[in-house]
Amino acid sequence: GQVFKLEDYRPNDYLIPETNLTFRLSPQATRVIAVLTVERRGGVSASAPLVLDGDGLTLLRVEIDGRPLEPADYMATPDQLTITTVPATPRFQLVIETEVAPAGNETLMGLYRSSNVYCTQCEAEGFRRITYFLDRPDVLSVYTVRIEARRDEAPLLLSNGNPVESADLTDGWHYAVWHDPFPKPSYLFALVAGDLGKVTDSFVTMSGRKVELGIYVEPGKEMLAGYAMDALKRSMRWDEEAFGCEYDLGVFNIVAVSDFNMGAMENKGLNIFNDKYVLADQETATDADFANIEAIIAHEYFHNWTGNRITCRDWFQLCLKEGLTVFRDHEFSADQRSRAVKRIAEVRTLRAHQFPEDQGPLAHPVRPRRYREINNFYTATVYEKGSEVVRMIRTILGDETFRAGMNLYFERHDGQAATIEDFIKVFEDASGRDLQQFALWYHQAGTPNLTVSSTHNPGSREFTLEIEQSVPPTPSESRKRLMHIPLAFGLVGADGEPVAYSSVEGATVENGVIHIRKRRHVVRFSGVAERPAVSLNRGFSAPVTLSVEQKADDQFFLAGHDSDAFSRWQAFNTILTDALIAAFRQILGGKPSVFASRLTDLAGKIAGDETLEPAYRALALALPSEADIARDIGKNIDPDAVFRSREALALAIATANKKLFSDLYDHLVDDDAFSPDAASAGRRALRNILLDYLSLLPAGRELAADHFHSATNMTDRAAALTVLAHRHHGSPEAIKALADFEAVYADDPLVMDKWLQIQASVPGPQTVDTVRALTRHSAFSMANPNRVRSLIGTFSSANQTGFHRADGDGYRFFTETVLEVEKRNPQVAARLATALRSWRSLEPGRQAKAREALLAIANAENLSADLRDIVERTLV
Ligand code: HT7
Ligand code: ZN
Repeated sequence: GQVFKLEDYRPNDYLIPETNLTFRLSPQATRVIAVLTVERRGGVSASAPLVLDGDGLTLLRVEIDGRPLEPADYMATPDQLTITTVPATPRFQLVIETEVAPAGNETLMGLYRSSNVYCTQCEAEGFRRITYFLDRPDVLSVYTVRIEARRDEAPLLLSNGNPVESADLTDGWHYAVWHDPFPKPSYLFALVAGDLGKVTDSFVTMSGRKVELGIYVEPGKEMLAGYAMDALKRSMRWDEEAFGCEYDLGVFNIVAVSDFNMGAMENKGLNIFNDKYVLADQETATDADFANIEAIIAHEYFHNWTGNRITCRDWFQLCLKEGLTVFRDHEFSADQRSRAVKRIAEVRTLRAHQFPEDQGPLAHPVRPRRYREINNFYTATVYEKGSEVVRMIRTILGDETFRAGMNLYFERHDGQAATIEDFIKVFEDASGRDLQQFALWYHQAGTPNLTVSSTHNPGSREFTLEIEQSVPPTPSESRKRLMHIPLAFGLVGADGEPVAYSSVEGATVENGVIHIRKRRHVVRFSGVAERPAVSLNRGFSAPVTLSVEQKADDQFFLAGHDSDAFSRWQAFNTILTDALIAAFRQILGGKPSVFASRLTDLAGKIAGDETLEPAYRALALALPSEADIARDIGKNIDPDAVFRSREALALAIATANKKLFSDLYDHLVDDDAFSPDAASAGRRALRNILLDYLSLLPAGRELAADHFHSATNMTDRAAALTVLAHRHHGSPEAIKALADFEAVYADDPLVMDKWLQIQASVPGPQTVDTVRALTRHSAFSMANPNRVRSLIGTFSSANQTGFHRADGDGYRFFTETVLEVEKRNPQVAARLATALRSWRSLEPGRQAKAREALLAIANAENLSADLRDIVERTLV
C-alpha cells in the first residue's frame, strides 16, 4: 500500500470555497448532487488537472459551468475523478452527481444506515464515499445542504449549521435546507435523517445569544438523555470560563446512533454519538458510564474551537486537535469532579494503553511522520500522550502564560488549518521561551526513562539527586535526542512538611519543577540538615517511567504522608507493584507468596482513612491490573503466574483486614436517592471494591449474591455480577445472577454489552469456549461495533489468562474472529488486532503461538489496508 509522508505535504492547486449538496435519500440508491465552486490558486498553471478523491463511487454526471464534460476531458474511476481539461477562468462551477447505497454500507464510513436512520461519518476520509471532493482537511468550504426524503421514513432532516427552510414536496417527500457559515473541511460534514425522539433545551452564551440545543435519540429513549443534556450545558459554560470560547451558531444538535465506529464525532453544529455515550439512567448505566458521557459530550463540544474553528492542515497534525481537546476535557472533568481522583484515573489509563503502545511495535510519535492508513492513528499516543504534552507546556509556562498562549492561538489561527509548529510558536511568542527541545515530545516516539538516585551529606548539609534520562529505541528511530522533561518534585521531611533548601545547582529548578534537559544532571540542594524523602514526578508532571533507588521505608512514608495526592497514591501503587512482582517470581520458583504485614496494614489504614475521599481510597485499593503487572515485569510473561500473584495479594489484604473491611462495607450502605455525582459515585466505588475483597473470604459468595439482588442501581449490580462471575465462576449464585440479569435486560443492547463483557473477562482457559458460544447469542452481532468490542475486544484485551491460554486456542479464536469482522468493518477489525501488540513480551511458548496467529491474519486473502497495516507493523 501507499505510504503517506509528512515531508510530501503541499497545498492542492485548487480550493473549493463553496459546496452545495443535494441529497435525495433512499436506502439502496441515494442521489448526491454536488455543486462546487472551484478556484485555482494564484500562480498555478491553467493546465493543472483537478484531481478529486473518491472511494467506491458511481459517477452519473459531471458538468462544468453548465456544460456536460466531454469524455476526453475527464477520467473517472470509483476512487478518483480527474478533470484534465479545466477552464482557464480562475473560478468555475463543477457539478458532480453520484449514487451511493447507504443500506449496504457496513463499514460505517460515509453515508450509512443505523437502525433505519441515515447518518454519516466523514472523519478521516469518509466524505469521498459520498461524492468526489478534495477530501483533505486544508480545503475549507462553506456548505449549504438540501436533504430530500420520504416524510414517513425520515421526518427529521439535519445537517451542519443553521436551518434555512423546510417544506413538503409531492408524493410524500419533503426537504430541509441547512447552511453552515463557517468554512470547514469535508471531514466535519454531517447529515442525519430518520425518525428520532427529541429532547430540547437552550443555552444563553456569554455575549447573550440564545442557542437552541437538541439531543436526538431512538424514539422512547428520550428520558435517558437528561444527563447528556446537563453535561452539554455545563461544558458550554466551562469553555467560556476556562478558555473564553463561546458557541457560534444558533443551534447545537447531538444525535445518538447505535452503530458507530468510535465514541463520537464533532461535526460542526451536529455532533453524532455512539448511543453508549448519551443514554443513561441509574437502572442501566454505571457511574463509569456517567463519567464517560460527561467527558465525551465535553470533548466533542470543545472541538468546536479546537478542531473546527482551528482545524488541522493534514492528518499528520491530528494531535493538534485531539491531544489539545483531550487536555481540555480532562481539565473540565477535574473541575467538575475531584482533581486528584481524575488525575490518578488519567494516569492509569495512560499507562494501560499508551505505555504499551509506546513500548511495542506500534510505537509512533505524537505527531507521526508516516502512515499507510490514517484510521490506525487514532491512538492512545495521539490522544492521551498528546494531552500530556499540552499539560507539560502548561507546567513549564505556568497557568497565566499558558492561557495567554491559548488566546494567541485562537486569535492568530481562527479559520485556519494549522500545524503543530504553529501551536508551539504561540507559546514561544506568549512566553519568550525557546520550546524547540521541548517540541521533541511531538516528534520522537518512546517513553523516556529517568534513573534517579540520591545522597545526603549531613556534614555539608547537602542533598544530591542524580538524574539520568534515556529514551529507548522504537521502530525506525534507533537514536534518540535528549528531551526537555519537566519533573515536579518535593523534598519531604520526617514531619511530612516540605524541606526548605537555601540554594540549588545542577539544573534549573522553578516552582517545584526540575527541568531535565541534559543526559545527566547532578542536582545539589544546599542547607538540608536531615535526609528527606523525595517525591518524584508529582502530579505525573511528565509521561515518563522512573527507575528510582529508593528505600522501601521512604515509599511507605510517602504513601502515608506525601502532600501531593497523586504521588501519595503512586507511592502505595509502587509498593503494591513491587510486592506483586516479588510474588510472581516466588510463584515461578514454586514458592508460596508472602506479603509484609506493613503492606496489608497500610491497605487497611487507607481504606479507613476518613480524611481521604472515598473515590481516592477506592483507587488506592484497586490492585494493579494483570496487564499492569506484566508491563512492569517486562519480558518472559506467564499470564497464569501473574494472575496467581494478584489473587494471592488480594487474599492477603482481605484476610488481614476482614473486620475493618466488613464494618466499612456495612457503614457505606447508601439509603439516599440515587445521584450520579462524583461524591456518591466515590462511595459506591469504595463499597464495591470492598465487596471484591470480602468475596474472597468465607461467605463471600453469599455476600456478593446479596449485593447483586439488593442493588438499586447498575453500578452496584454490575459490580456484584462481576464478582460472582469472576471469583465464583460456575457457582449456583453466579449462574443464577447471570440468568436473572439476562432475563431483565435482554431487550436493552447497551446493558447486554455489560453482560457480554463480564463473561468475556472471566479469568481462565475455559472462557474462550464461553465467548465462542456467546458469538451465537441473540444479544451479539458481528455487525455492531459495540457488541464486537464488548465480547471480542474485552476477551482479547482484558482477559490475560483466557486470551493468552497456553495452548493458543484464544489466539486461534481471535484470528478467525478478526477476519470475520474485517469482511464487514475493516476499521473495527484493525483496532481489535492491536490486542496482540505486546506479543514479544510473552514467554517463548505463547510468543510462538501468537506469532502464528498474526501470520495467519497477514496471509489471509484480500486483506484490507487497515488490518494489513496493523498486522505487518506488529510482526516487524
Ligand atoms: N474526531 C473523532 C474521531 C472519529 C473517527 C475517526 C475515524 C473513524 C471514525 C471516527 N469517529 C470519530 C472523535 C474524537 O476524537 O472526538
Ligand atoms: Zn476528539
